[in-house]
Amino acid sequence: MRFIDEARVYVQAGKGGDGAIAFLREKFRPFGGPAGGDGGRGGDVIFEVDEGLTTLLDFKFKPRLVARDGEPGRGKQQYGHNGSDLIVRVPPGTIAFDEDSGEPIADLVMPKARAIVAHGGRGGFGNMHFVSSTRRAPRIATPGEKGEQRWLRLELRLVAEAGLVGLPNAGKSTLLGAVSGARPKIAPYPFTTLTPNLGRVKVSDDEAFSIADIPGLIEGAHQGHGLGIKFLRHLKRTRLLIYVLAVDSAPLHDFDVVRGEVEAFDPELALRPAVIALNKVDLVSEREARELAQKLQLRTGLAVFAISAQERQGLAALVETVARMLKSLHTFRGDVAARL
Ligand SMILES: Nc1nc2c(ncn2[C@@H]2O[C@H](COP(=O)(O)OP(=O)(O)OP(=O)(O)O)[C@@H](O)[C@H]2O)c(=O)[nH]1
Ligand SMILES: [Mg+2]
Repeated sequence: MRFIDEARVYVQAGKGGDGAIAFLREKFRPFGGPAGGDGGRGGDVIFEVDEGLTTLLDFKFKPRLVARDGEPGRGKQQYGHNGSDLIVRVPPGTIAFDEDSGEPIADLVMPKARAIVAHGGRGGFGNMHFVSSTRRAPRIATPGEKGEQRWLRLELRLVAEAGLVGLPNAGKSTLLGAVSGARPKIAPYPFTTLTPNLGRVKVSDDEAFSIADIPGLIEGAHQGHGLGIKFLRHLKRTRLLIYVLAVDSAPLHDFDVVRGEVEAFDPELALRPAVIALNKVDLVSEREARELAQKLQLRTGLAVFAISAQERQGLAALVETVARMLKSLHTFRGDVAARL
């Protein structure tokens, strides 16, 4: 399925039903009182998280979302029925912004979370509400309110606990594939990954964490070079970053470039807990790998794991440490979500 992480939609809630003007006309009470009922409420447009969804693609085909109007009030003091709400399923990590004001109006992370993105109009009052001592047969009722309507800009930010960052070709997708059930595309050239991949890493029978692989970053990514910037926002909800560096590149320099790009995109993101996966150590001697790992550790202060994603070496230690760090970060997913 095509990965779409931005969309525009028009949402229109239902209009409230009009209040009714009616009088009781019964056999033995020819001049009965006013009996026009109230109109029903217009339906809301409601977004609801569906864990099975991973893209905003549906909105490209259906950019107008309209809820039902309330029914008008009726005689004999009967209320009109409320218009039914329109429930729209969205992937976890969907944020809705009001297009005019730019304000976020809904941030949907947790399974089944709901938010009303357009409120239905209230129903009008029927004439039964307008009786007074001087006005016994009012011919007044109020119309239903219009439903809220607006354009929304939707943005999807993947919900993953750990995020892989690195230059193109560093082996991020290979690592994702080696530690999770995901089967991303892997190839010996840069920019193989064009859209983010998600995987679930099993640590033990009852423990797992989610991990996101995004396209590689290059120098100047925050100014729009390469593909990187557009996808960095998918890391905003992660609690931990894994910097993936290739041993046959210039890992110390590469780290500075990648971290610099992350920081330029969002300084707060650069402060998240992180570890380094020094990848492709099968290409160098053990001694060389150890020395490089030490240098990186001294320079960055981060835990460094010498791994070969391709040969599946050193992965257990990396996965265990990441799992332990995630556990000790007593941040609820909701907290992370709050940092827009
Ligand atoms: N020798 C060796 N090669 C590796 C290792 N991990 C990945 N590679 C190779 O490096 C190349 C790039 O791997 P990818 O996983 O596609 O790299 P990526 O970081 O996802 O690249 P982009 O998606 O372009 O950002 C592929 O040819 C992989 O087979 C490793 O541990 N050792
Ligand atoms: Mg890749």
